[in-house]
Amino acid sequence: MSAAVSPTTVIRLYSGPLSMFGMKAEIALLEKGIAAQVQMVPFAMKTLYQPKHPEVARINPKAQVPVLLHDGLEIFDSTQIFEYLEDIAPEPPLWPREPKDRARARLLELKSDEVFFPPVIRLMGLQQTPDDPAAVAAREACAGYYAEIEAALGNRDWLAGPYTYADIAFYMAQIFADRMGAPMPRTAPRLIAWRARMTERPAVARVAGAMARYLISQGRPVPGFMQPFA
Ligand SMILES: N[C@@H](CCC(=O)N[C@@H](CS)C(=O)NCC(=O)O)C(=O)O
Repeated sequence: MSAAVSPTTVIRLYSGPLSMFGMKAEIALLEKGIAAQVQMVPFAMKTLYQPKHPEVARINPKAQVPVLLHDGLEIFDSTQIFEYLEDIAPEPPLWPREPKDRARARLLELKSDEVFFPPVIRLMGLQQTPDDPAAVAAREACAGYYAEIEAALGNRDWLAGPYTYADIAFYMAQIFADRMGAPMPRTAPRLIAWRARMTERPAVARVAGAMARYLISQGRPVPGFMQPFA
């Protein structure tokens, strides 16, 4: 548990019912055993995040979730939130201890958000035109990344050695890739087994389960591996 977090100072996290980045932070809080008030900002499939939640707009110049408030501190960005949680609640560690392993894990977490996910964002705008060369290229980029991570995973259970924030980030990103037509291929059996291990973690199941139920409430399809939550 998180002995470093005073029980008198409650953490508030602003997230969204379909926010990949917000859910990264939600999973991390649960993995750390940190009690927090998680508040969902207004979100709808048609209007997305408009109107912006006033606290999110005030704190984050990009007006994006997640935003975290704790005892006078106001921060945003899922990776910044990971770093803060690690500082206030070092146990259980979610970064490796050894510096080079830690650096590799941080790089993997960054690559998940900034290398793997941008083609997924492009696919979001190309759902009606899946044969568009830009959509084909985006799916190819995802496939290339899956192949790279499959090869790097080897016989390890987790992406960076121990279970880390890198696993949380890639799990969330691949949910959206699956939803946008770039699922993990059968040619990546180690990754598929990794995803099953992730899905079994109570913290992951709780957050991904809420997302699955939200998708169903909106009449949207749920990825096959999330069906047990539905
Ligand atoms: N790099 C940021 C990305 C945050 C982000 O893109 N948040 C999305 C929701 S998943 C958002 O609030 N989008 C609303 C907008 O951009 O207007 C992070 O890691 O937190």
